[in-house]
Amino acid sequence: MAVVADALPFAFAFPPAHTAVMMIDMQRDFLEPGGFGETLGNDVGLLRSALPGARRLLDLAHAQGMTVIHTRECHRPDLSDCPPAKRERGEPRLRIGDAGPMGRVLIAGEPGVEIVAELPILPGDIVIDKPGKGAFYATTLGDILQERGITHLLFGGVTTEVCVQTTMREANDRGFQCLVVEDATESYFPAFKEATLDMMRAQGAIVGWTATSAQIEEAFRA
Ligand code: C5J
Repeated sequence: MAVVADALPFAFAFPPAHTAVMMIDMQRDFLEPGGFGETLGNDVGLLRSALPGARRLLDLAHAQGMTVIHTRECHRPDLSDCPPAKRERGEPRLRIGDAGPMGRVLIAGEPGVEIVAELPILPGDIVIDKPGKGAFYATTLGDILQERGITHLLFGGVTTEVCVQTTMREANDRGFQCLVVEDATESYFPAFKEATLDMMRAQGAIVGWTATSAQIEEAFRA
């Protein structure tokens, strides 16, 4: 067992062989100009501060031989898995499926859907394309975790209060012990990130724990 002694709200113990890193939606469409995040009016540069922590978390997981799962929010080219309510909401400059500088926005196979170059996908990593905010909805994630005997999840990715939080809540309801790595996740809204971390660990870790990537590293060293 590895133990993150200083995790909040109290120590988090996890068995590395039964723990997966869930790196949520670190894709160009959210982190780079011209993608989905920017079309919604966000300053996408804000998300880049999560890259060093996310890389550290992935490097630790790879060094330990842990299961690593990258997710990508995207839709089929014919948009058959994109509810009109999602596509038509708001006044974005480009809607899901429209042609943009990184290809069609949030469409599987387009350049914008790729994971950013700073977080290379290694052989053996699993990549899950998901049409929803939560990674369990309409994917095989649950089956994959069960087949691998995964009981604990370490989360990074973007954005903290949307796809990371939704997936962590889905996982918590399915009985997984979840921790979100504070410096491996980011939001376009700094206050939303802090509020999300607070609400996850409140009430005795009602959704799960939080810790830094340095604290995870320390747990492996100890
Ligand atoms: C959003 C996500 N924010 N990956 N998606 O729409 O958090």
